[in-house]
Amino acid sequence: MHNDFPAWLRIEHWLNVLFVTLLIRSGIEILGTHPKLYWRDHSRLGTEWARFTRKTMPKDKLYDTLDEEEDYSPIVSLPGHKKIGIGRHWHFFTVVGWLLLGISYVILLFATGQWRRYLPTSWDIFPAAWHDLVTYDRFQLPPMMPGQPFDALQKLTYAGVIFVLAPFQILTGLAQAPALEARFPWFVQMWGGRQAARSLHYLGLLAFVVFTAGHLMMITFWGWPRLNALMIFGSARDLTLAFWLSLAIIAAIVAVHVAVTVWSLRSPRSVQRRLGAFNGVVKRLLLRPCRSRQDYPVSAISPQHRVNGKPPDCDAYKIMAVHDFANWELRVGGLVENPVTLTLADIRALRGKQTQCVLHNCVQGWSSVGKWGGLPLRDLVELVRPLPEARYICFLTMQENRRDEPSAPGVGGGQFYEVIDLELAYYPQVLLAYEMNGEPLPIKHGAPLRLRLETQVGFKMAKWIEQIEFVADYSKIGMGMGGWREDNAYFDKDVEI
Ligand SMILES: Nc1nc2c(c(=O)[nH]1)N[C@H]1C(S)=C(S)[C@@H](COP(=O)(O)O)O[C@H]1N2
Ligand SMILES: [Mo]
Repeated sequence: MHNDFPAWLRIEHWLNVLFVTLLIRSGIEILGTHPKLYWRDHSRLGTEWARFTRKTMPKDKLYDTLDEEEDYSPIVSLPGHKKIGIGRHWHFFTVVGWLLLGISYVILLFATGQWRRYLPTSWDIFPAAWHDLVTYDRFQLPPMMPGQPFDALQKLTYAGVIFVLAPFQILTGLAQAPALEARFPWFVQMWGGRQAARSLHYLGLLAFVVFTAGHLMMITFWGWPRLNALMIFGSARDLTLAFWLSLAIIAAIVAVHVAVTVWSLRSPRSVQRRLGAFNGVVKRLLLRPCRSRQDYPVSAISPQHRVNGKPPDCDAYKIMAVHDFANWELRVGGLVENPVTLTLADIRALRGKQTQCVLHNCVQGWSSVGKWGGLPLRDLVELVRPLPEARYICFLTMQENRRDEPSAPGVGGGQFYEVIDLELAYYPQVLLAYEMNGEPLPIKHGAPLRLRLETQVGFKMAKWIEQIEFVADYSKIGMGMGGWREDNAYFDKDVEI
């Protein structure tokens, strides 16, 4: 009985299958929103080392990164059909479960001595594994390791997946969280940059897929009923029952996938609300404390900062632009003691300009480095003095989505807006930017004024701002989810990752 697989290990094995497959499918959804991989943080078009799309971008007209998005089938991605918001909810929700499972698994491995099964204790395993490989190559079965249920190659592979691949996926995933990148820029550099981390995370996904395929092949090769009996009953008994039970377990896992996919496609709003509430708590707890400390060298600035969102396409805006926004005004009001209306000159004169050279993270996965100059949001907050009941700041823009970006996801709500928690205004490197790379802010990047919020994902950083409102509640604004992207693309409101 000593060689039996304990019940906790068998249960965690099957849960792991469920979690990893959910992570793979939701990961593919996230990949599909910007189906290109780069090594350098500029994410420059044409420099991708891998692409998963046939689209080519027009050279003669303004396009943005949303135009590059791909529509994948729900068979490979969760939930499929350009629902990155929902894909993100599933990815983060599942990853919390997977992490807890992984932590308990490793603790139990060491507490029960089961680690000896998986962790090699001698270098001899490498030549032995090589011999096994050669043996498999001749379609023969290699010997088991003395006194152990695995051959050397198998043991080495399991050790690699548990102790190398899984932590590698966790770390390269975390290296893509804007809050962590902002707080610990060295952690991103350690992987060779933000895009290298994303590329490596993808290669890790590939490794999981290859492992899963190899694992299934080997189980079939060695004897499906017997090996499934080990993972179901703990030892090789009741083989016929084990065979049928293994199929039942796999069917149950597939059923969960089908159910969450159908739920996601039919009622994305309820997925957004439920998973978003849970993920939001985790993010606020673990990532909200991060404060941006970025200071990229000027040499790191991207030659062509990527663009998301189409500029306001109306005469009023174009005329303002012709006059360098001299008659543009920013209204700041709501729950404040001192509502103000400011011109661009007022904003420039208000306090000293602050600049920051930072990494921009789009929710889609691309990044660019830029140097932004403007008024710290904290200074504006101190000028208008929010009332005690103010809890959020709402940024309203001159962009009318139905007019300016008819191809964007969603149908309702024209005006682009975003809501942030008031507390974020006091964070370092939160800026109302009117300059980019030492020049007045270009139209495509949000002229005359845009938000920079360096611990969050890009879509929070409203461009073409015309109004700022301090509010106690955002459920009556738009569709009530905390921003245009939240309303229309089911994004999460707090996006430290
Ligand atoms: N008004 C408005 N602001 C917006 C957007 C938009 O579509 N409309 N896109 C957001 C997204 S998703 C990103 S990634 C950043 C992109 O900023 P950039 O174009 O300056 O790189 O702007 C954000 N601000
Ligand atoms: Mo974005």
